[in-house]
Amino acid sequence: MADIRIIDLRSDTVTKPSPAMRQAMAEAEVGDDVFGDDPTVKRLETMAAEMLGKEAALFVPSGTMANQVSLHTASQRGDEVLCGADCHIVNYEVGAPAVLSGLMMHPLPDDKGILSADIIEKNIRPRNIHNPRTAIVALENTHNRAGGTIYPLDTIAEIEKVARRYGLWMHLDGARLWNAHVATGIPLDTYAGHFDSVTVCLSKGLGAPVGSLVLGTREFIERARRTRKMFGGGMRQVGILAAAGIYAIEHNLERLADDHVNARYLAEKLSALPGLTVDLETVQTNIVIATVDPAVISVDDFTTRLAARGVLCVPFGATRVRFVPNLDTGGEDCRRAATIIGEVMGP
Ligand code: TLP
Repeated sequence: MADIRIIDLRSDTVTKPSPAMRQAMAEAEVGDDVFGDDPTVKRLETMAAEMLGKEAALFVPSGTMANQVSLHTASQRGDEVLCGADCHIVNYEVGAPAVLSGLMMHPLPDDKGILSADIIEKNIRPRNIHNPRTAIVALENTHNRAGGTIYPLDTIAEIEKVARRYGLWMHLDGARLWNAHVATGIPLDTYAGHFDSVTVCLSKGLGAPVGSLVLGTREFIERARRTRKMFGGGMRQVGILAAAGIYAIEHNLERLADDHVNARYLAEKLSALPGLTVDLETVQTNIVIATVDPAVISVDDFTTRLAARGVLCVPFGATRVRFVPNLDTGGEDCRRAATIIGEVMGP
């Protein structure tokens, strides 16, 4: 069989480091980061802290560790975290808040990934001897399972107002905050200013092979550094990875707009096909979630037949699939993917 080009739309995490990024990694100055000796890690942390308007940042291996280090550092065992029912922390982090930090996640119904100040306030428990301490509000921007939706800034501000009134900690899972920033033009530090802890990922749309950051006050980040060590995330000559992160921020941030254009294109094409529906309102950044009509084709058949033609996507629930245009799938790839999907769905 002739080689087919694989168009990998499973996630924006699948991108491979470019030759120029690899060059930057090869040339990075390094040192033992647990001793605080790695100049490239320090440069990345300073750069990210400046961009997000926070005092300090901490480089960690993954978005999951970034969230878990943040939650652990901001809480006591038995605390309660208010969050959206579809958030990544609840659905895809293997129960870590319970296992690592003794936290009770309280998932609330959201509207396309977005919570309101009202629902947060209604679920804050009075402080008394019986109740768990409602301690943290965790938001996700952009929202993965809702299809890359962007939190409206005024909603964040209203939620923050409630949180401050009750003395709650504001945490942002900003794995794809970069996408929200590029799509809206709202500065990163404007978003981050509403939160006590913020996480961002370098290994999603920005295209680095590894790495995330936790951001907050200097005091919080010093404590988070101890938590990272306890969770096994203390790394040594890791400047070679931080260099990839710096390269990703410097070269791949603005181009996220291309992924957004490609996602919109794909979403519109898919929504016109019989057997597939896409809520176009949710396609605000780089994620496309399509619902597959089981009377026409099962999700399993759909993904298998696409994979046989070189188009990769992931099942996202019993009747949903997710496509994420990324750095390694340009406009031509997305046009080709749309054609192949049309052929699989048949006339
Ligand atoms: N998301 C992955 C999968 O885990 C679903 C993906 O392919 O989208 N926060 C958000 C909002 C995320 O989408 C992810 C990764 C993470 C945190 C965790 O990042 P990693 O995978 O680096 O631990």
